Amino acid sequence: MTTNGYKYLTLNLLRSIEKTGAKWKLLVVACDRQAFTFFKNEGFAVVMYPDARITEEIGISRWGSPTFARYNDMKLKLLHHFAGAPTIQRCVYMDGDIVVFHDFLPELVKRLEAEPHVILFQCDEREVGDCQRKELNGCHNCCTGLIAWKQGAVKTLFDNSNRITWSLINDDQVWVNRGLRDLYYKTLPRTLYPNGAYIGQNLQDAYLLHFNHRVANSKIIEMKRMGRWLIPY
Ligand SMILES: [Mn+2]
Ligand SMILES: [Zn+2]
Repeated sequence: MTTNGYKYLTLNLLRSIEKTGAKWKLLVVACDRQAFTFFKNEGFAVVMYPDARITEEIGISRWGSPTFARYNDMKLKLLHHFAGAPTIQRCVYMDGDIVVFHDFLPELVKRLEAEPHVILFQCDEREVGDCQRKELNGCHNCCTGLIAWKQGAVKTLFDNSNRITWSLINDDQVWVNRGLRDLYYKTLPRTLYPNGAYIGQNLQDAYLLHFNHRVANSKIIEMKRMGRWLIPY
């Protein structure tokens, strides 16, 4: 899922996937018309979000801003749509601020096939090494920037059609973590699927890196510093 303000991050993600030689393609969901035109012209598989508008947005919307809340809402709606579509047997959702190093899909598919009822998330705990949150049935800090599931596992987790409850939360990750209680889910090993806490750390086992826990343009600065900015913009 992307917007005009986020398009270069998403393009960089797509280029990083191409670079691995992976045989699959990531589908871009454009949440405004400019982003749709941009990815169409770049030659990528792109669909437009149903009520996508023309945006005035030029920069990356800040975490917690009103536009950011609107994109959180759109993100849950599209996840809910994909989770309920019978033609989609397996789905992997990726944020645009991820860079892929190696093709992770065979590894992820193996996990989904071994435990088809389990929803997989990136772990969002900020420490480095094994996740220390072992209480109850494991880690409860699921990141909604990287999610994988098999048809049927998700049920109504992403359904935020209750406008009153949603307006009190306005954050897709908080929403999802609240809704996980009655579902089967796991977080992925942190060294294979590291979050932003691993920026500047040992990444030798990593399939990818999610540049979260960084604001807007500092993500790009970090990617450039690490030699992971693959586009000329
Ligand atoms: Mn992210
Ligand atoms: Zn964890």
